[in-house]
Amino acid sequence: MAQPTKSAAPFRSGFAALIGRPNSGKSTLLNTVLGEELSPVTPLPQTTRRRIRGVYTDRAMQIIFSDTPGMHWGSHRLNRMMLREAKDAAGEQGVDCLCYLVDLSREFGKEESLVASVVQDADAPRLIVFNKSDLCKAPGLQIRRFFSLFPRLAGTPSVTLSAVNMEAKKQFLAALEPFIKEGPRYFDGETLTDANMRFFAAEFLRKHIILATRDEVPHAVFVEIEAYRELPGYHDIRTLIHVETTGQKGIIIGKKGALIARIRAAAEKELGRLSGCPVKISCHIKVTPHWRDNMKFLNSASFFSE
Ligand SMILES: Nc1nc2c(ncn2[C@@H]2O[C@H](COP(=O)(O)OP(=O)(O)OP(=O)(O)O)[C@@H](O)[C@H]2O)c(=O)[nH]1
Ligand SMILES: [Mg+2]
Repeated sequence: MAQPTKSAAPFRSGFAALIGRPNSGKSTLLNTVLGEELSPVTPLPQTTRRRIRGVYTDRAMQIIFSDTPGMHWGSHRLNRMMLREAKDAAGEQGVDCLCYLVDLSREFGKEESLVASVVQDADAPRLIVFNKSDLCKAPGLQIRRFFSLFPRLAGTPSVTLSAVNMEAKKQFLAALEPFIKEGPRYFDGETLTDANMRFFAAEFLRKHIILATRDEVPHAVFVEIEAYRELPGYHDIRTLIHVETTGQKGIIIGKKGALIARIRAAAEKELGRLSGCPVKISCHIKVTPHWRDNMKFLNSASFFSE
């Protein structure tokens, strides 16, 4: 229900979807706006695999953000599902602002053309967010290059920022303001997300696996939550970590179990902060060959919402 504010101006609300190439800074920007690491961030592309909603509320407005997987082509069914997830978010009815994050620090290649074409064809109002300006020597030049490559996007409103900088919150919200019209308060002011702790447990444990390993290992990991129990004094989480080969299993376990112990401790700390309660995680690692191409596995793991 819409709550009238004390000032004469009516409350405003809206939905914004964040899309872009992998690693363009979508999750970082969402976290900066919310002041909380809600969506896991790592230096590795393809960190976000599932859509996550983050809710920003102040006295005058509420914006419900959807952070999406980075758009890319990949050889696995998983990659195609991730691409579809991001395209669905871009084409969803009711999006008040489609925020297209462009990484100014990298060359615009084929991947950028893929995202640009989705944005060009989208019905929703659009905002281009030129990100990582701190890593770009000549942002103005790079932006001109972007518009010369994608002339159909010329004239689209844009903002240039650096998502790792706190100033980005003010800049981004100011750029979003014209898109957010009078509307209800969909969530109370305390709500940051509609995702549950099972989701966070899986995503943050995977984040710490990504940070602790490299090469193909992070992409081959799927974290399944077998049980999440809220016990007196602590949360007990039983997880099954799927990998594709015995080699990957050995890497994650590490010498005498040292690496998995470190991963578990880091995830417990982070989930404790998010849940406001101590967390204990147990991990079992299972080799599930080719899970990224196994539709039965992907569907049974309720990977995506549909
Ligand atoms: N220097 C700098 N680094 C940034 C900026 N924005 C994001 N990063 C870094 O870029 C990397 C990727 O950021 P993410 O937020 O995970 O990117 P993403 O678009 O969500 O990536 P996917 O989930 O893989 O699609 C991380 O190491 C961030 O710290 C920025 O403005 N400046
Ligand atoms: Mg992300």
